[in-house]
Order: sequence, then structure tokens, then C-alpha cells
Amino acid sequence: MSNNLKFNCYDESNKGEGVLVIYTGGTIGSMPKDREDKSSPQVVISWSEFKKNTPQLSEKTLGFNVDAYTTQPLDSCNIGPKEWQEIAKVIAESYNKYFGFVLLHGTDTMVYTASALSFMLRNLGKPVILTGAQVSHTFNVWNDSLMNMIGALNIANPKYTEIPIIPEVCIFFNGNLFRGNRTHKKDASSFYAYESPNYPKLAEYGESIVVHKKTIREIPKGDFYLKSSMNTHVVSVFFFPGIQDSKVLENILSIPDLKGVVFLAYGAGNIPTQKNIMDLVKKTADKRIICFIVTQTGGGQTVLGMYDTSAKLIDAGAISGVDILPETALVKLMHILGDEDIKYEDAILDAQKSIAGEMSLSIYPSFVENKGKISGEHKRERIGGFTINNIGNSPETIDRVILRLKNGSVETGSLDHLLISIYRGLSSEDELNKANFVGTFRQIEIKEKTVLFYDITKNIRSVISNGRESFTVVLENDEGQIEWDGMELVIFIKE
Ligand code: ASN
Repeated sequence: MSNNLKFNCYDESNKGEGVLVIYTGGTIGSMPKDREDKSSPQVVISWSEFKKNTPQLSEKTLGFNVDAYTTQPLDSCNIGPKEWQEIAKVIAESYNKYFGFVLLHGTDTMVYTASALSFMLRNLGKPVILTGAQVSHTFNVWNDSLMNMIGALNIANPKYTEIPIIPEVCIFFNGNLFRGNRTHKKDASSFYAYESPNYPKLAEYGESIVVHKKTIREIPKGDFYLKSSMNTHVVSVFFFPGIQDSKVLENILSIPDLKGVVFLAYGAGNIPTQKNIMDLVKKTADKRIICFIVTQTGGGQTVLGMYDTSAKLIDAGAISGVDILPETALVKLMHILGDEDIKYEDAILDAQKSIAGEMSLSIYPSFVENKGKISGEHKRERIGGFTINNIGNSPETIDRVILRLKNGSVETGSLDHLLISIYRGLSSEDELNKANFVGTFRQIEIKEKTVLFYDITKNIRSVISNGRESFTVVLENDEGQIEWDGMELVIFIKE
């Protein structure tokens, strides 16, 4: 390999038009260490060697100009926040010069880089397409790199291909265009290396490019800007049977300076309910470390409270990542915590909101700390002071509205269950009428303190609005009692 190469620079031959390729290495830009021995380990090659081996990159062949910037070429296993910041800065510097950007990148950590860029490039109005290969054309006739690279270049140049602008950070691989922060590397060798389990493909490229318009984000109205600081004091914990009987979790959660943890929980966000585990999560949240719950299954949603094994996480102070993928969740925490001045309370709220379409729902919780109690003697409790400022104009965007009584307990007396009615507003006795009735719910006895949920979506969806909201809860029985420590109104808004 040549040793007088310049890295971290724009090509001298750049014209400042068409598409900017950012070359970072990866298999697409790799060759065997011993060029005579194809089975020797692959190492990355320089951009100049890559270009020599890739005549397809010429304007004559492609139909448009391709400029280039090269980072230090790396196997993507060696890429991290430092490189993400360099790439984001290059895109920001050249933002106005090009129709789009293509990142040639290793496949191993491509989804992390795509997620990071999707958070860093705010108000992105142009395509940023990441691609790479399982087999490089640089020394294989049978390869997937040319198809992936040329496809990505065409998608990144909507002016040339006359397709709609896709203003997103995407991964193009094997004919499929995915939202980058929704993508998961599912196969170490197949050309069909990526999938997007929780979000549809943005486009497909066979004979021609077919853009699925409904799936792509709108071109933002605000100006493009960069937000690229990162905090790497985060960790992911993959739950496994036996973790409850070991010191593994305790040791991980006592890492000094830890600021955020992604828990890869079972199924819909469940973890062992053994006291030692729940106490550890609570202790971690109490230390103001974000506890972000995602599913380890590879698809679907985390629904805290669907099972007893996840309901306790809410009282412990953990938050749900809905259907965010684990890789993206970790990068999201790095990004949110990258803001050195951010307060824990705000970081928690930001983590639950979609920044760049990485989750299907944004969760907006509003908490009122007052303790409350309803019983045969004191049947009515009024809870005011929820602030709502995130509901758009259309009620259809509201997915769910849940009222949670935190650390609640229920005594039913001689009854099998209690009935609790909820009204909207701080109602007095004679105002508890149909107009502001929200619902009546069954409540069985619960001795051990836990979160109590009431799904009030049905009757509240069309009336709830931005501003202050309050509720009155009424016990319909003459005996029994329900107690709680605080109340939370949680609104789930569709992306
Ligand atoms: N190790 C390579 C990389 O991620 C794998 C690949 O690109 N297919 O850089």
C-alpha cells in the first residue's frame, strides 16, 4: 500500500456539484492483506486505490459528477463517535453544494453510524445514504458492492434520477432503502444483510427506483443545523436467564460516571421481578442514570405494564423505548447526554420522544407528585396540574392516553373488586356527570405497591387538548380503599 496518502480531506479534483461520496473504508474498500492470497485477512485500502479499482465512478458512466472526501479508511469496527462527528461536519460544510451524500462504510457498525447521523443532522432536507458490501468488487467478480454503491449514488441524486427527495439518513443495501435508524444488521454473510423490522422500506430499486412516499419524512421547514456532541458514558445490558442469580448487573451498573443504560429486556420489556434486580434498577434511576427499556427480540414494542414483570419498572423509574432498536437506543442516549448541561429530568423526556423517526410513538408523561387516597369514607380525589403541550391538531395522532397511579395499593375489603370512575376536570359532586365522564374501571386487590393503570383513550382522545388538564377519581363502592404516591398522565403520540 502506498504510504504517502492523505486522509481526512476532500479530493483535489472536486468540482462542488452532484453527489459527495464520503469514503470511510469497510469491506467495500478492502483487499486481502497479501494480494496474492485471497484468503488472507482483508484490510482497508486508500481512496485513491479504491478509485483506481472503480472506473464506474466516472461522470461519463454515472451521468453526474461525484466528488469525494476521505476519512482515515477503517474497518467499521474501529469507527465511533469521533468519526461520526467528522462525517457530520463534512456533510454540514458541504450541505449546500450537493444534491445528496453517499457514505461508503463497513457493514458491521453501519446502523450505529446511520443512527448517530440521523440525530446529529437536524432539519435534514437532503438524502444521506450509507452503503457498503459483503463482498468487494476490488478483488471479486461476484460482488454486491457495485450494485449497492451505484444504487446509493442514484438515490442520493434526485435531480438526476427524478425521484422525490428523501430527506433522511438511510441505508441502501441489496435493492432496499431503509430508514437508517430503523435498520438492523441481520446477517453476517448474505447480501440481504439488513432488515427494518419495525418500519417499512422507504424505497426499492430493481429495474427502477420505487419510492414509498408515505413512509418518507417531510422536508423540514427549519434551517439545517448540526448537533453533534456525544457522551459515551453509556452501556447496554442484555438480559439472560441467570442474571438474577449473579453479580453481573450490579457490577455493570456501578461503572463510575455511568449516565445511561439500555436494558435489552425480554419480550415486550419484561425483566426478572426478583427484588435484587428491581432494587438495582431503582437504585440506578435514583442515581439519575437513564434506564431505557427496549426489547431484545429484534422486533415489536416495549409496553411497560403489559405484564407484572414490566409494570414494576415504571415505579423503579425506568422508561420505555417503544419500538426503537437496541443499537439506535444506545446512540440516542449518547446523543441526548452529549449535551453537557442537560438536566436528568429533561434527558428522560427527550429519550421518550422521537427525534428522527427512530420510534413509532413519542411518549409525553406529565407527573403530579401529590399522594392520594379514595375510600369508603373519602370517595373522591381531585388531581390537577397536568401540563400538555404536545398534541397536534388531529386527535388521530393520539395513540393512547393512560392515567397511572404510582406506587399504588388496593384493599377491596369484603368485595371481589372495586370500581373506580374517572372524570375530567376538578369536578364537585354535582358536576360528576356524563359530559366529563372518562370511564369506570375494575380494580382488584393489590397488596404490594405497584403502578395502577387506567387506559382513558376512548373517551378522552377527541376532547383532550394542549394546556392544563385535571381529573377527579371516584370510588364507586362503600368500602375498600386505593392509595397512591403520585399520578402520571401519559400521552402516546404517533410519529
Ligand atoms: N468488517 C467489515 C466492516 O464493517 C464488514 C463489512 O463491511 N462487510 O468494515
